[in-house]
Amino acid sequence: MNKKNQKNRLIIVSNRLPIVLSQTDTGQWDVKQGSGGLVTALAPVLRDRGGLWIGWPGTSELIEKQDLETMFEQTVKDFGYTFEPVFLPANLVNDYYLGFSNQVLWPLFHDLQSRCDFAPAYWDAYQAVNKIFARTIARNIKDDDDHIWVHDYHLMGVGQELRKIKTTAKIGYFLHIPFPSLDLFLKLPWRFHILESLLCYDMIGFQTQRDRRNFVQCVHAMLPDIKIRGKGRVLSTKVNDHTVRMGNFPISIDYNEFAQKAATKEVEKRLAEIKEAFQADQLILGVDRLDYSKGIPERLLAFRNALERYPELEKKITLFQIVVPSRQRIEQYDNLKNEIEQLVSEINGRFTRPGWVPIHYIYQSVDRTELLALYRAADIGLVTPLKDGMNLVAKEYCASHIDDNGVLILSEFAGAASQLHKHALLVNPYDIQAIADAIYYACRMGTKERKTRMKALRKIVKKSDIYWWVDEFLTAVFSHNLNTFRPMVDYIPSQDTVQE
Ligand code: GDG
Repeated sequence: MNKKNQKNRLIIVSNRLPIVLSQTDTGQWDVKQGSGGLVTALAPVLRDRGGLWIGWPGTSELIEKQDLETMFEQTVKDFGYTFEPVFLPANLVNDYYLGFSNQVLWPLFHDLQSRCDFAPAYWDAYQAVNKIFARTIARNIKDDDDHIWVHDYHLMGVGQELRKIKTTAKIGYFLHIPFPSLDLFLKLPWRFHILESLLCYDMIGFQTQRDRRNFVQCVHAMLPDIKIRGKGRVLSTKVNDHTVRMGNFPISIDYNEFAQKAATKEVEKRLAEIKEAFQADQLILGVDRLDYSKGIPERLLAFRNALERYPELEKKITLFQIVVPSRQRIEQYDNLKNEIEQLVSEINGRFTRPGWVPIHYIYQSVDRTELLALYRAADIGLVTPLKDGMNLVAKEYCASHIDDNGVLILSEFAGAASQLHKHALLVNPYDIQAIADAIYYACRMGTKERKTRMKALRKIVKKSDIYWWVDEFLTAVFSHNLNTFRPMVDYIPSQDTVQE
């Protein structure tokens, strides 16, 4: 019997398809699989089980719908699994994506309620798009044995829409961003709809115990008839005779790939060039998408504070800050870019000395070789989001530090702190002086302590890599074999006594 027939087919659903479209010299369109950690980890599972990835192809107005469909049919032969594009009407995309997803859910779930725009039209578009996704999934389900895995905040309502059209297949859901506390969640005008939609999934996966606890508290407060029970990683409840489970599964990276690529000749060469170019004792690295949740202005203020309070750092430290353009059509992101650039210019204007510029700032993405060389060159990784679901940069920095000689300064509000808190220097990202002190401490840290900390961090990231994450989630949702869970550390800063 064919191996693919023995297992349940897996259907992955995400807002965007993980593909790169490019045009050949002859004008033909070519489709390539994207290179992110999630797709790298899921591709073998999809190939093995026979699978399908459903999502919006993005801005592909230039390509005819028919051509795109033909191209995706070809992918089965090339990749061993295929893609199903979800075509969204142009009039809905803005309100669904830039509107509800990124001006309601994103800021609220990152504790930044003042940045929300609760426009009712956004909600209408969000519901309409979730319905379109559900119909596309339903059209592609072969039978109840198919397993569906829906990703992220753009698609919280897909499960409910599928249940409305009587889909009985198992559906797992994973939220990549944090889940907010009850007080914040209550601000959402559509709070009951969202909570009830989530409860239509068979499993709701969160990054950390803190997120899961926030969700459980919202259910207990808002829907008191629903009793959630259980201990450990996965809790469960019954909603209208349907069992819903919820657990925490911290996402990770392909550790071996980062560690191996960081050791290649290409990276070594760039590393030597970077070290030559930066003569400062300590190179500090920040890598972020342009987003107000990443705490970039606060980080720059902390760097300035360190230069003010510790004058001996003059000419000794350099901050290399990469900001990757993102969500460019939202005004708040433009304002943030201006704020960052003003701060960089003010700090450089004030502290630059002959032969030393304190901040090197680039507003563009760099290629993988450059990123790995920078991770390796950085004596200090400065990861200080105001709030973050996980933050993969923190894990990539550790995996790439193959000489073990680096210090991770990490926000206590990044999901990654739940696993890395013991060996990173943990900071409150709003506390500028505390970050400045951590920078000073890191600069003076002896090699022995640096290596001990980094070795321990790398061990944790290696043990719970992206393959582990995919495996844990799929096992929990689709095979019920909870005994296979490996124990793991989860830390909630100063709140571990709060009851769920
Ligand atoms: C969401 C959640 C959660 C960045 N700059 C460059 C570059 N990158 C890559 C990094 C990393 C990725 O982008 C960023 O991942 P993060 O996790 O830090 O952040 P989000 O994009 O906000 O992701 C987050 C994640 O989902 C997964 O669940 O951790 O909390 O917000 O992989 O390497 N890559 C290259 N050049 C760059 O300049 N090549």
